[in-house]
Amino acid sequence: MQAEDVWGRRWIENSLPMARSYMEVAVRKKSLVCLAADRNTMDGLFELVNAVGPYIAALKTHVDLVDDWTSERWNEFCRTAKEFDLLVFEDRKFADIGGISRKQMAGVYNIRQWADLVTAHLISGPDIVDGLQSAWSDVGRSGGVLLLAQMSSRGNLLLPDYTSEVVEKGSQHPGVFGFIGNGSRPEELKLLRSSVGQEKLIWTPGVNLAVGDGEMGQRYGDPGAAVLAGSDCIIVGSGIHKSNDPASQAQAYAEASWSALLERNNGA
Ligand code: 5BU
Repeated sequence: MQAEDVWGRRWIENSLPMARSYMEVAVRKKSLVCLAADRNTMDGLFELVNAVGPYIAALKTHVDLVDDWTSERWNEFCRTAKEFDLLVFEDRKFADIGGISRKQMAGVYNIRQWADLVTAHLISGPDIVDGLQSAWSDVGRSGGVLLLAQMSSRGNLLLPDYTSEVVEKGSQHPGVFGFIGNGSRPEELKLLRSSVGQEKLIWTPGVNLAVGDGEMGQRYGDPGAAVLAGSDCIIVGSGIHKSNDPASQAQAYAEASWSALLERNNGA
Protein backbone atom coordinates (compact mmCIF):
# COMPACT_ATOMS: atom_id res chain seq x y z
CA MET A 1 0.00 0.00 0.00
CA GLN A 2 1.36 3.43 -1.00
CA ALA A 3 1.10 6.50 1.26
CA GLU A 4 -0.37 8.51 -1.60
CA ASP A 5 -3.26 6.06 -2.01
CA VAL A 6 -4.05 6.00 1.70
CA TRP A 7 -3.68 9.71 2.44
CA GLY A 8 -5.01 11.17 -0.82
CA ARG A 9 -5.24 14.95 -0.76
CA ARG A 10 -3.39 15.16 2.55
CA TRP A 11 -0.38 13.64 0.81
CA ILE A 12 -0.66 15.65 -2.39
CA GLU A 13 -1.21 19.04 -0.74
CA ASN A 14 1.24 18.75 2.16
CA SER A 15 4.81 18.91 0.94
CA LEU A 16 6.53 19.45 4.33
CA PRO A 17 9.06 16.56 4.39
CA MET A 18 8.25 15.66 8.01
CA ALA A 19 4.53 15.45 7.24
CA ARG A 20 5.21 13.02 4.44
CA SER A 21 7.56 11.04 6.69
CA TYR A 22 4.72 10.62 9.18
CA MET A 23 2.25 9.55 6.51
CA GLU A 24 4.73 6.96 5.25
CA VAL A 25 5.49 5.57 8.71
CA ALA A 26 1.77 5.31 9.48
CA VAL A 27 1.23 3.25 6.32
CA ARG A 28 4.22 0.99 7.05
CA LYS A 29 3.00 0.39 10.60
CA LYS A 30 -0.75 0.42 9.78
CA SER A 31 -1.13 2.60 12.84
CA LEU A 32 -2.06 6.22 13.52
CA VAL A 33 -0.97 5.92 17.14
CA CYS A 34 1.41 8.30 18.85
CA LEU A 35 2.32 6.97 22.27
CA ALA A 36 2.50 9.61 25.00
CA ALA A 37 5.42 8.03 26.88
CA ASP A 38 4.76 9.70 30.21
CA ARG A 39 7.00 7.55 32.40
CA ASN A 40 9.43 9.24 34.75
CA THR A 41 12.37 6.83 34.68
CA MET A 42 14.64 5.89 31.82
CA ASP A 43 14.11 2.17 32.53
CA GLY A 44 10.36 2.68 32.40
CA LEU A 45 10.69 4.46 29.07
CA PHE A 46 12.86 1.75 27.56
CA GLU A 47 10.49 -0.96 28.77
CA LEU A 48 7.58 0.87 27.16
CA VAL A 49 9.14 1.55 23.78
CA ASN A 50 10.45 -2.00 23.52
CA ALA A 51 6.96 -3.37 24.26
CA VAL A 52 4.89 -1.15 21.98
CA GLY A 53 7.36 0.03 19.31
CA PRO A 54 5.99 -2.23 16.55
CA TYR A 55 2.42 -0.95 16.94
CA ILE A 56 2.88 2.82 16.99
CA ALA A 57 4.00 5.44 14.48
CA ALA A 58 5.35 8.15 16.79
CA LEU A 59 6.65 8.56 20.30
CA LYS A 60 5.69 11.65 22.26
CA THR A 61 7.95 12.71 25.10
CA HIS A 62 8.06 15.18 27.97
CA VAL A 63 11.82 15.25 28.39
CA ASP A 64 11.62 17.41 31.53
CA LEU A 65 9.60 14.94 33.60
CA VAL A 66 12.24 12.20 33.68
CA ASP A 67 13.86 11.89 37.13
CA ASP A 68 17.07 10.12 36.09
CA TRP A 69 17.60 11.81 32.71
CA THR A 70 21.10 11.84 31.24
CA SER A 71 21.94 12.87 27.70
CA GLU A 72 23.65 9.52 27.00
CA ARG A 73 20.65 7.43 27.98
CA TRP A 74 18.29 9.81 26.24
CA ASN A 75 20.24 9.56 22.99
CA GLU A 76 20.14 5.78 23.30
CA PHE A 77 16.39 5.96 23.89
CA CYS A 78 15.92 8.07 20.74
CA ARG A 79 18.08 5.62 18.78
CA THR A 80 15.83 2.80 19.98
CA ALA A 81 12.80 4.79 18.81
CA LYS A 82 14.40 5.13 15.37
CA GLU A 83 15.07 1.38 15.24
CA PHE A 84 11.32 0.95 15.66
CA ASP A 85 10.73 3.39 12.77
CA LEU A 86 9.15 6.06 15.00
CA LEU A 87 9.02 9.83 14.77
CA VAL A 88 10.12 11.47 18.02
CA PHE A 89 7.85 14.26 19.19
CA GLU A 90 8.70 16.50 22.16
CA ASP A 91 5.49 17.99 23.50
CA ARG A 92 7.28 21.04 24.85
CA LYS A 93 4.48 23.54 24.17
CA PHE A 94 6.86 26.39 23.36
CA ALA A 95 5.23 29.79 23.79
CA ASP A 96 7.93 32.46 23.95
CA ILE A 97 9.05 34.93 21.29
CA GLY A 98 10.78 33.44 18.23
CA GLY A 99 14.39 34.14 19.23
CA ILE A 100 14.01 32.64 22.70
CA SER A 101 12.15 29.61 21.43
CA ARG A 102 15.07 29.03 19.08
CA LYS A 103 17.46 29.08 22.05
CA GLN A 104 15.16 26.86 24.12
CA MET A 105 15.47 24.21 21.41
CA ALA A 106 19.16 24.03 22.45
CA GLY A 107 20.16 24.17 26.14
CA VAL A 108 20.65 21.10 28.32
CA TYR A 109 18.04 18.98 26.56
CA ASN A 110 19.07 20.05 23.04
CA ILE A 111 15.63 19.19 21.68
CA ARG A 112 16.56 20.33 18.15
CA GLN A 113 19.04 17.44 17.91
CA TRP A 114 16.62 14.57 18.49
CA ALA A 115 13.02 15.77 18.11
CA ASP A 116 11.32 15.48 14.72
CA LEU A 117 8.27 17.36 15.96
CA VAL A 118 7.49 19.85 18.70
CA THR A 119 4.34 21.56 19.94
CA ALA A 120 3.94 25.32 20.22
CA HIS A 121 1.31 27.82 21.23
CA LEU A 122 0.80 30.70 18.80
CA ILE A 123 0.06 33.12 21.64
CA SER A 124 3.25 35.12 21.02
CA GLY A 125 2.66 35.39 17.24
CA PRO A 126 3.80 33.48 14.12
CA ASP A 127 7.53 34.18 14.52
CA ILE A 128 7.70 31.33 17.01
CA VAL A 129 7.46 28.94 14.06
CA ASP A 130 10.44 30.62 12.36
CA GLY A 131 12.38 30.44 15.63
CA LEU A 132 11.77 26.72 16.00
CA GLN A 133 12.54 26.01 12.35
CA SER A 134 15.78 28.03 12.64
CA ALA A 135 16.82 25.89 15.60
CA TRP A 136 16.56 22.75 13.48
CA SER A 137 18.46 24.48 10.66
CA ASP A 138 21.20 25.44 13.15
CA VAL A 139 22.06 21.74 13.51
CA GLY A 140 21.38 20.75 9.91
CA ARG A 141 18.10 19.01 10.67
CA SER A 142 14.50 19.63 9.71
CA GLY A 143 11.33 19.15 11.69
CA GLY A 144 7.71 20.09 12.00
CA VAL A 145 5.73 22.29 14.39
CA LEU A 146 2.33 21.27 15.71
CA LEU A 147 0.37 24.33 16.80
CA LEU A 148 -2.12 24.03 19.61
CA ALA A 149 -5.44 24.99 18.05
CA GLN A 150 -7.50 23.20 20.70
CA MET A 151 -6.75 21.33 23.91
CA SER A 152 -8.33 18.29 25.52
CA SER A 153 -8.49 19.54 29.11
CA ARG A 154 -11.68 21.00 30.56
CA GLY A 155 -11.93 24.76 30.98
CA ASN A 156 -9.04 25.53 28.62
CA LEU A 157 -8.94 28.99 27.07
CA LEU A 158 -8.40 27.98 23.44
CA LEU A 159 -11.89 29.19 22.49
CA PRO A 160 -13.30 29.12 18.92
CA ASP A 161 -12.12 32.62 17.93
CA TYR A 162 -8.58 31.85 19.10
CA THR A 163 -8.67 28.48 17.30
CA SER A 164 -9.67 30.23 14.05
CA GLU A 165 -6.78 32.68 14.34
CA VAL A 166 -4.30 29.86 14.95
CA VAL A 167 -5.62 27.95 11.94
CA GLU A 168 -5.58 31.00 9.69
CA LYS A 169 -2.02 32.02 10.56
CA GLY A 170 -0.67 28.49 10.89
CA SER A 171 -2.08 27.26 7.60
CA GLN A 172 -0.03 29.79 5.68
CA HIS A 173 3.27 28.80 7.27
CA PRO A 174 5.25 26.07 5.50
CA GLY A 175 7.03 25.11 8.76
CA VAL A 176 3.73 24.12 10.36
CA PHE A 177 3.26 20.36 10.28
CA GLY A 178 -0.27 20.59 11.60
CA PHE A 179 -2.51 21.33 14.54
CA ILE A 180 -3.39 19.79 17.85
CA GLY A 181 -7.14 19.22 18.05
CA ASN A 182 -9.30 18.03 20.91
CA GLY A 183 -9.73 14.26 20.59
CA SER A 184 -12.33 14.17 23.34
CA ARG A 185 -14.92 16.07 21.31
CA PRO A 186 -15.50 14.75 17.74
CA GLU A 187 -17.90 17.59 16.96
CA GLU A 188 -15.20 20.17 17.77
CA LEU A 189 -12.77 18.20 15.65
CA LYS A 190 -15.10 18.20 12.66
CA LEU A 191 -15.26 22.00 12.84
CA LEU A 192 -11.49 22.17 13.13
CA ARG A 193 -11.02 19.92 10.11
CA SER A 194 -13.38 21.99 8.00
CA SER A 195 -11.49 25.19 8.82
CA VAL A 196 -8.05 23.56 8.37
CA GLY A 197 -8.97 22.09 4.97
CA GLN A 198 -7.17 19.06 3.51
CA GLU A 199 -3.53 20.06 3.70
CA LYS A 200 -2.34 20.15 7.31
CA LEU A 201 -2.40 17.24 9.70
CA ILE A 202 -4.46 17.20 12.89
CA TRP A 203 -3.16 15.21 15.87
CA THR A 204 -5.40 14.58 18.85
CA PRO A 205 -4.75 13.88 22.51
CA GLY A 206 -7.64 13.10 24.85
CA VAL A 207 -8.50 9.72 23.37
CA ASN A 208 -9.03 6.43 25.15
CA LEU A 209 -10.95 3.25 24.40
CA ALA A 210 -12.61 3.96 27.77
CA VAL A 211 -14.42 7.22 26.99
CA GLY A 212 -15.06 9.65 29.87
CA ASP A 213 -13.24 11.85 32.34
CA GLY A 214 -9.60 11.32 33.24
CA GLU A 215 -7.36 12.69 35.97
CA MET A 216 -7.26 16.40 36.75
CA GLY A 217 -9.62 17.66 34.08
CA GLN A 218 -8.44 15.44 31.23
CA ARG A 219 -11.31 14.27 29.01
CA TYR A 220 -11.37 11.24 26.70
CA GLY A 221 -13.18 10.51 23.45
CA ASP A 222 -13.23 7.42 21.27
CA PRO A 223 -10.15 6.96 19.03
CA GLY A 224 -12.09 5.78 15.97
CA ALA A 225 -14.55 8.68 16.26
CA ALA A 226 -11.62 11.12 16.38
CA VAL A 227 -10.17 9.74 13.14
CA LEU A 228 -13.57 9.74 11.43
CA ALA A 229 -13.97 13.38 12.49
CA GLY A 230 -10.71 14.33 10.77
CA SER A 231 -7.84 13.43 13.11
CA ASP A 232 -4.74 11.99 11.44
CA CYS A 233 -3.05 10.72 14.59
CA ILE A 234 -4.36 9.69 17.98
CA ILE A 235 -2.11 10.54 20.92
CA VAL A 236 -2.58 7.91 23.61
CA GLY A 237 -0.87 7.92 26.99
CA SER A 238 -2.34 6.17 30.01
CA GLY A 239 -4.63 4.03 27.82
CA ILE A 240 -1.43 2.22 26.85
CA HIS A 241 1.27 2.87 29.44
CA LYS A 242 -0.92 2.27 32.48
CA SER A 243 -2.43 -0.93 31.14
CA ASN A 244 -1.31 -4.35 32.39
CA ASP A 245 -0.44 -5.30 28.84
CA PRO A 246 0.77 -2.22 26.95
CA ALA A 247 1.63 -4.19 23.79
CA SER A 248 -1.85 -5.61 23.27
CA GLN A 249 -3.45 -2.27 24.13
CA ALA A 250 -1.20 -0.48 21.62
CA GLN A 251 -2.25 -3.06 19.04
CA ALA A 252 -5.92 -2.39 19.82
CA TYR A 253 -5.44 1.37 19.37
CA ALA A 254 -3.51 0.79 16.15
CA GLU A 255 -6.33 -1.34 14.73
CA ALA A 256 -9.01 1.14 15.80
CA SER A 257 -7.15 4.07 14.21
CA TRP A 258 -6.21 2.28 11.01
CA SER A 259 -9.67 0.84 10.35
CA ALA A 260 -11.21 4.29 10.99
CA LEU A 261 -8.83 5.82 8.44
CA LEU A 262 -9.84 3.23 5.82
CA GLU A 263 -13.51 3.84 6.66
CA ARG A 264 -12.98 7.61 6.32
CA ASN A 265 -11.43 7.07 2.91
CA ASN A 266 -14.45 5.06 1.85
CA GLY A 267 -16.58 8.13 2.40
CA ALA A 268 -17.92 7.44 5.88
P1 5BU B 1 -3.18 10.58 28.55
O1 5BU B 1 -2.56 9.73 29.57
O2 5BU B 1 -3.68 9.79 27.31
O3 5BU B 1 -4.24 11.48 29.10
O4 5BU B 1 -1.97 11.51 28.02
C1 5BU B 1 -2.17 12.58 27.15
C2 5BU B 1 -0.88 13.20 26.74
O5 5BU B 1 -1.15 14.20 25.76
C3 5BU B 1 -0.08 13.90 27.83
O6 5BU B 1 1.30 13.68 27.56
C4 5BU B 1 -0.41 15.37 27.68
O7 5BU B 1 0.69 16.23 27.96
C5 5BU B 1 -0.73 15.48 26.21
N1 5BU B 1 -1.75 16.49 25.88
C6 5BU B 1 -3.05 16.42 26.34
O8 5BU B 1 -3.44 15.50 27.06
N2 5BU B 1 -3.95 17.39 25.97
C7 5BU B 1 -3.62 18.43 25.18
O9 5BU B 1 -4.47 19.25 24.85
C8 5BU B 1 -2.27 18.48 24.73
C9 5BU B 1 -1.37 17.50 25.08
BR1 5BU B 1 -1.75 19.85 23.63
